[in-house]
Amino acid sequence: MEQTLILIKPDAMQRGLAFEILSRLENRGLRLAGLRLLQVEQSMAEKHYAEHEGKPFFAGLVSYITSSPIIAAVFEGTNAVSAARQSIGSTNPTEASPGTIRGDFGLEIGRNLIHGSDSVESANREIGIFFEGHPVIQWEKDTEKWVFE
Ligand code: D4T
Repeated sequence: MEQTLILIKPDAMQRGLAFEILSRLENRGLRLAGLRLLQVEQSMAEKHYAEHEGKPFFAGLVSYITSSPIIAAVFEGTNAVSAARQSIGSTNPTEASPGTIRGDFGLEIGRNLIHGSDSVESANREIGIFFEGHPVIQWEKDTEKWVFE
């Protein structure tokens, strides 16, 4: 099964939206395979956002993701990466469709509530960053025959 890495960012944590957002992904049918509450350190943030180093918003991105504890989660399922990105909506919340997480809860790109991996390769890399030394559980739910063909 494909895996994706989800981060519930500090604004969602501060606003008490963490489990509302996780529920949306769980309700979609994705299977929770890993879950951590953690404080992101500077070095971890820089590693995660390495592709954006040198861009004008990089410093703000790092200070935002390190500003409060976050939740890191691994979700699995058919096309988990694209399914999660679809439920999350466009990077800029005012361009995200209503019904998506960012479209329903966000207004600004620097407070966009949630991260979802953009490819299977990114998911593997990011799971390695956020779940190093922590288990990702292999399991199946009895109801999954009603979600996965
Ligand atoms: P993340 O990585 O947070 O899920 O966002 P996306 O995958 O949807 O978008 P991204 O990698 O292009 O951007 C990462 C992160 O940077 C912030 N950002 C981005 C910003 O503050 N200003 C900008 O101009 C851009 C392009 C928002 C998300």
